[in-house]
Parts: sequence; C-alpha cells; structure tokens
Amino acid sequence: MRLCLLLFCVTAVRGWSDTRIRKFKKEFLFGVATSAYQVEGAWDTDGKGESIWDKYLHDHPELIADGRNGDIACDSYHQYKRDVEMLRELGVDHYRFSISWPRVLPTGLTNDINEKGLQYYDNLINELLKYGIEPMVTIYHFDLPQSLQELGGWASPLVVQWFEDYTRLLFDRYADRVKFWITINQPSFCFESYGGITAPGIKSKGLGDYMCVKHVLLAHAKAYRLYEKEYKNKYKGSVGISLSLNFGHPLNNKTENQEAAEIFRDFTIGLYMNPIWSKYGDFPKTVRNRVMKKSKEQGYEKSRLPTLSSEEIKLLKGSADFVGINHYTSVFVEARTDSDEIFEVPSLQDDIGVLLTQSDEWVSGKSSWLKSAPYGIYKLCLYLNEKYNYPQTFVTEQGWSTGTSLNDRSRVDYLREYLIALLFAIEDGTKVMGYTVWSLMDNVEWNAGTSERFGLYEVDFEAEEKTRTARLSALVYKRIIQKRVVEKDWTPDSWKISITPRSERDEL
Ligand code: PNW
Repeated sequence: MRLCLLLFCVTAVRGWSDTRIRKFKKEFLFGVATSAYQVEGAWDTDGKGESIWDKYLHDHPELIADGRNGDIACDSYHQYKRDVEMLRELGVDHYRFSISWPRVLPTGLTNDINEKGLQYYDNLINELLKYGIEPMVTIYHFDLPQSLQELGGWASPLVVQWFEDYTRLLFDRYADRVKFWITINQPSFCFESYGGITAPGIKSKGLGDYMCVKHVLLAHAKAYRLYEKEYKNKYKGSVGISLSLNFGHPLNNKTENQEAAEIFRDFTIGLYMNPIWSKYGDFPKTVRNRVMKKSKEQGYEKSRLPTLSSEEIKLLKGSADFVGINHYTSVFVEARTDSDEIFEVPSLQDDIGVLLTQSDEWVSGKSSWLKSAPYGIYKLCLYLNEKYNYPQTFVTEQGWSTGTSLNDRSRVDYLREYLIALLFAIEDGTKVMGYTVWSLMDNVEWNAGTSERFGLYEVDFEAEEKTRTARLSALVYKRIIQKRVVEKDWTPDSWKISITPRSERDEL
C-alpha cells in the first residue's frame, strides 16, 4: 500500500499507458544551489566578521560528524571562477548562492561596511553574467552575524530593522544585475536553532523558536516591501522566500490520520504560507488555537505563539512574487494516542502532536531523514494550488546525499523520478518557474560536516585546491537541461564533462 502510494502513484494515477513525452518549456529555468557558509570558507579573511555557525562549530567541534567545519569548506571565496566554469559545463540557466551577512557587515550593522566582502559578490555576479548565467541571491542562509546574536538574534524584534538595513545595502549594490532575490532560506530553521541542536545552540523549544518565526517573517516582508517601493520599477526583479516544504501524507484513510496530516501540514506549511499567501493572512487558525490551548494548560498566560497585529498581517499578506520550494522527502503522519508522551514539553513537536514515519521501502539517501518518495512533490504542488490558489512557485532546492562515489546512480534515479513527478504537477496546473538542484558540489552539510555529500560535483576536501570532479549525475543533469526531457535510460559515452555552447540546446 505504502509502496504504491509513494513510488508508483504518479504513474498509476495517470495510467501506465500514458507514455506521452513531456518537456520542460524553454522559459523553464534549470539551476543549482549552494550557500555561503557551506562553500565559501575564508571564514575570517579580508575583514569578514564571525557568524553564529563559525562560533558554534569552533566551540563544539565534537558536534560535527567528521570534524570538518566551514573554515575552508570548498574555498569558493578563492575558487569562484572554477565554480562558474562548472556551471558552464552543466549549462545551467541560474545559480542560487547566498550572501554572508557578516562578510559584508562584520558587526551586522551598517556602521562598518566591508568593501572587500562586497567586492567578492560583485566579482561572482559579474563572472556569472559574463556567461549568461542568472544570479539568484539568497539574502539569509543561516549565518547570522555573531554580534547580532549577542543582542538577541532572531528572537529580538530589533532584527527586523537590522535585516532591512542589510538588505538595502545589497539592493543598492546588486539590484542592477540580480533579478531573483530570496529573502530567507527556510524560516523553519528557527526550530533547529532554538532546539539547541544547530547554531546558535539555544535551548528554547516551543517559545524562542516561535518568536524567531515571527521575526523572520516580518524581516522577509519588510525586505519585500522595500524592493517593491524603491527598486522594482527600475529593475523589474522578483523577490521570494524559500520554504522547507516536505509533504505529510496520512498513514492511511482513517479519519483521525487524515486530520493528523492536516494539522501537521498547518504547522509545517501553513505557518509560513498562510501569512503571505492566504486570503485573510495570519498564522493558520488551527495552529493559533492549538498552541493557545496547550500554552494555557502549561501555565502560560498567553499563547507561546506570538500574535500578529493587523498592521503586521497587512504587511505580510501578498509579500512575495514567488514561493521557493525546498522539497527533499515525505513523511507519513499518524494520530497520536495519549499514551505516546514522547516529545519535550513545550515544543513544536508536542504542539503538533502526531507520529511521523517513513516507509522502509523508500530508497534511502546518506542522510538519515532523506528518503526518495517522488509522489510527494506532486502532492505538495497540488496541495499548494488548492489551498493557496495556484501560487507562483520556483523549486529552489531539491537534492540527494551519497558517500564519495562518482558513480552516483541513486542521485540520478532520484533526480529523474522527481523531475517526472514535477512535470505531472506542471501539467496539472502548477506554476513553476524553475528547478534548482542542491547542490552544485559537495559542501559542509552543517553538523554532518562532509560526511553527507550532496554535490553533482565531488569535492576533494583533502586537496589544497579542493578539486572538483563531475559525478555521473552532473552529466545526466546537463543532458536534461539540454534536451528539456527526462530520458530514463540515457547514459553518457564518456564521463568527461566540457562546456557545450548554448546554441546546441534543444528548445521547444
Ligand atoms: C536544506 N529535512 O536544509 C538547506 O537549505 C541546505 O543548507 C542543506 O545543505 C540542504 O537542505 C541539505 O540538507 C534541509 O529534514 C535540511 O527535510 C533538512 C531537511 C530539509 C532541508
């Protein structure tokens, strides 16, 4: 049953006999992604300030699976020309990378602007544009300046203004050349950050994390409004936000499990989607009611979930040109019986109050949480369409982890199956502007160090120059981009990858 549900249902639902060739339109953008902390290295070079990840992993090397932190990483700070060469080999349309806030503002504030840091991104952007590759800039990808953490970080309402000032600096400097902006990567990072397991390692489950979510959303909305008011007319770019949108399927048809899945989705999708994309704005009512009820039972006077004022609701509503979908995997959701006292109190998990599982039949990536269930992206797209009236989307991350092998068949299978499922979703009306593989190359996978490899290119971290080598998946992705179709059986004649002129692309 489970196997059918998630591995074959896309095909089953559409009928096995449906063998029409589905193509990605020529306007559809294909790209790859990275983030600053994970690839740049040069953690204290040329005046860069300390980020919360620098401090956290310096203080706690024991928390990194293989001990490798982001001090050097892929050394992209010095090797960005090689990175752009790889992008040209792949033939991508866009490159999603992030800007390190403390690299450009070492104190986090605009009193001290680090020209050398700004110059680095100028160089990268110019190098991309030289070869017709569209830069897609993530303004924040988890690396808050440590100095701002010491002033309260994302739990403080002051961060909204700090973020707006930082964003203005970036718009002023790069908006003439950057047309795709992502304000924040995955606001759900708050739940890890305040769960004590990732930087800054603060333990404030069910409280600090919700404050963080509110401020992250407001910071996003302020940045969106800033662009809308002062830059959009002139530069005509788009501003979105990337959300971690894995899908929760009910374990079976039992009513209680269907309800449990809906609650799970309200807390993991609706919490961010509703304020921006729903008709009335605000956090979902189910979430507000549930956290309120639990908070009262736990002796809090007010809900642990902060409220949004009517001005804040207005600011947030409609504050994005597209939703960035980061989708990796799926889960089954089951209603919890009262005897399952397994979660910390208070916590998001306890507030949601459901049991999550994954099927043993799903192929497993190197990361424990990552299992392949391609039907999930199809279901997610249809869910967003139904609930939020066909929002404009952009897949800003999807990827697979392996070990160090160059022969990454499992990544090839994963990419092909998910892209086919995405084509079905597009055919059923989903508005998708593009697709972005996480990641261009192996990098520092946060606490997992380099023990989990997500790259289309392998990186030799032992080598001084952090040598990059194309995997099988790089060649297959290149072919998909070129042909605009997913060919199930294609294999390359040779594993050598070289730059192919864009004119050789098949366009529909
Ligand atoms: C993303 N999950 O995070 C991040 O944006 C990247 O920085 C990271 O390297 C990449 O995924 C791979 O992990 C996620 O549990 C982390 O489903 C975990 C999940 C999803 C996304």
